[in-house]
Amino acid sequence: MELTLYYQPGTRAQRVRWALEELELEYRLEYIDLYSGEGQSPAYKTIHPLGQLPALKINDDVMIESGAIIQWLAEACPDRGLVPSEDSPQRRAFLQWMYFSVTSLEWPAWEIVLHQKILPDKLAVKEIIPFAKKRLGSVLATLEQSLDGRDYILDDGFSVADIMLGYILVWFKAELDTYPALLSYVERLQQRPAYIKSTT
Ligand SMILES: N[C@@H](CCC(=O)N[C@@H](CS)C(=O)NCC(=O)O)C(=O)O
Repeated sequence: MELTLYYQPGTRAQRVRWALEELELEYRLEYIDLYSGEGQSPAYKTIHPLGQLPALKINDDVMIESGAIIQWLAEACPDRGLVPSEDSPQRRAFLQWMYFSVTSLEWPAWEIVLHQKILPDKLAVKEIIPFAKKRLGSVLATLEQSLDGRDYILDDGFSVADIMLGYILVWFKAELDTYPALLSYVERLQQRPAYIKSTT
């Protein structure tokens, strides 16, 4: 299987690189510079119709959506144990946290980052920030409770659901003082060699 990851450090493509490293798969990186507008180039839009990262080329086929990609990769390598099998009692929890990461967690997290740090003042809607922060607080409290007394979000240990959650939680590490289980979770994730490689 030939794998090419369209990539820029710090973007959601990091989730895919992290999973590829955890799974010890061989892959090639194709760097796309979103800041210079390369994502919206006609050439790249033949790869990803929205011009976003990540995209993963698998032989001659292309897959988009970081969550779907890393779940598919983990399922393609069942021996690595990064996804519970369909008949595992952990499967429901796995799906719950995969979807939670891209909806309940990522939505308020992204609104805060987008309107506080990324958009120019004339486009940012600052009024949304307090609401998003309040919602993020409830989400973090939920995760804090779920991670209390455990190393990873599933009973079976590290899975790609931790990659989905961890990628976002790192953005807020400096604000996790009042969430001790979450803070040590983020630190544990950041010590994994595959995570470290994915930040380069
Ligand atoms: N739901 C998508 C989101 C992809 C996404 O928003 N990627 C960002 C980089 S982190 C991007 O490419 N932004 C540029 C743009 O939207 O034009 C995923 O998880 O793959």
